[in-house]
Amino acid sequence: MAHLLVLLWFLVLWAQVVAQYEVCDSACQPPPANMKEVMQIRVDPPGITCGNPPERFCTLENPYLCSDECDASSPDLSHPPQLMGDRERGGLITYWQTVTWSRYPEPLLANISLSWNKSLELVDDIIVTFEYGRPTSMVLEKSLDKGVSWQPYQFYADDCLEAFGMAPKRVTDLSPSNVTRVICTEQYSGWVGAKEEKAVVLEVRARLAVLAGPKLLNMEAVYTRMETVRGLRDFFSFTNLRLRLLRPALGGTFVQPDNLLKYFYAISDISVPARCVCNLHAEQCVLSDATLQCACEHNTQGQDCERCRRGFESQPWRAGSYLPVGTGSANRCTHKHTHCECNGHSNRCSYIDFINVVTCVSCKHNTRGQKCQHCRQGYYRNTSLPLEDENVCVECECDAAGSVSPLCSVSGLCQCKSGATGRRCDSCLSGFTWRDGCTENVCDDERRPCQNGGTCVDSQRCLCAPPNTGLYCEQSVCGKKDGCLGGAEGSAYLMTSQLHLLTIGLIATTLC
Ligand SMILES: [Ca+2]
Repeated sequence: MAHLLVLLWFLVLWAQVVAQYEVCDSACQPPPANMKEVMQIRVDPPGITCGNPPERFCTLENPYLCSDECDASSPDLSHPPQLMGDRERGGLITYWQTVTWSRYPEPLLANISLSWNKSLELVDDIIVTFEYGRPTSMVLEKSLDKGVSWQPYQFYADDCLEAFGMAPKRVTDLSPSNVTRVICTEQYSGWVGAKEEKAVVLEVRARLAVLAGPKLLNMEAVYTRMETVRGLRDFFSFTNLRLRLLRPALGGTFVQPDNLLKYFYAISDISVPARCVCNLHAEQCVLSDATLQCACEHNTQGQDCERCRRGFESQPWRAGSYLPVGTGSANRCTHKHTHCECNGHSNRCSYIDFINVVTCVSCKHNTRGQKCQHCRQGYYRNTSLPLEDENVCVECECDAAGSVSPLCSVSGLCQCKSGATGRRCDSCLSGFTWRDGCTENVCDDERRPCQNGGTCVDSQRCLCAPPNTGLYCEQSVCGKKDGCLGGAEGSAYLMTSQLHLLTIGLIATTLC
């Protein structure tokens, strides 16, 4: 029951922690699992497993009742290695067991190699459960490179100084600055009775608690340090594990050579709570051809999502980040932009993470837009040229005097002021004359001719032949000596000034 409660507590705790990074919109990672379900077990040296030939053994607590038997040919009496990783049902404990120490004083050595051949990251304590007593000394080792090289993870002995020349330590002695130190602990090796204490532990939670506090409330501190302290992630990572059993349980006394049938190793369970390392680029890890494989997202690939997919190498690959705490950063791989994708006007692009868009930057040749597919303001598209042509964007060149604005329409038409015309607004409509822009004509030959033989000068004024005067030479300045009719002058001036051309013919005939 206590075990179940502890397990539940783990699950709740880790559900809370994991929930922050469970979907791949940003940084994400697969849920933890008990990796014993998928580990490959190998034991060395050959013949170390008991039962071939059949062998009798006794226990440290019943040393003179040597009636138990190990027989590899009998399903009920055999103890093969896979019983360290099986699921036990109905309270029946199953375990791997070695031969007894009949070759004493030669040491009784056994190696157990656990292979996943996939980068994993511990999320909780490794617990190795020994039946019939825990070893007097052993080493837990790990490999980060699928078994090519090995390094110690933790030393275990009832006397660390004697067994390994190391001063004994506990994880609680560590501080944030040396939390990844490899220690020798005497906590799991002393004789307390085979049934009292069965577990040998690699303490992961206690190490995290050094950083995050005893209840792991400050996971922010852990994630921040995971990002900044390179060795911290590595410490909890491995591809393979190895147990080197160096000296069996002795029952709290010296080896008794007269009864060697009570010395052996027996392991019923190896619990490895871990998750696949996917560099924060996957939320699932799947078994494919008996090998664990991250289901990579963020345009990554590889067993650990450790590189960019082909065609998505516009920037170097990066692992996702736990920061900012809560969502993390995806650091996804982005499209490798060829010339064509910026239409030949840029060879640089950038990825805007929060809207998931790749955009060309520094578009040349007067282009702009996500793919340099538009013309800059003040330029228009020459539709007779392909989009990739360097001269595809033509300057509007709107005439400053004839145009409202220096910008033109997509087809290149400038917006003209009154009287101006042409694509660039650099010529004038009929009835207008260019004078730093188009000004309306006062007189011209077609619509506003000068009257009475007057000539139009620069479309601006009529040069009248005497005695005519007025804007269009429509009036006559009459004196008595000229013989014009008197008395009508005033009204004639008045009329012409008000009625203009419509009345010019009438005036001319009546007055002169
Ligand atoms: Ca078992």
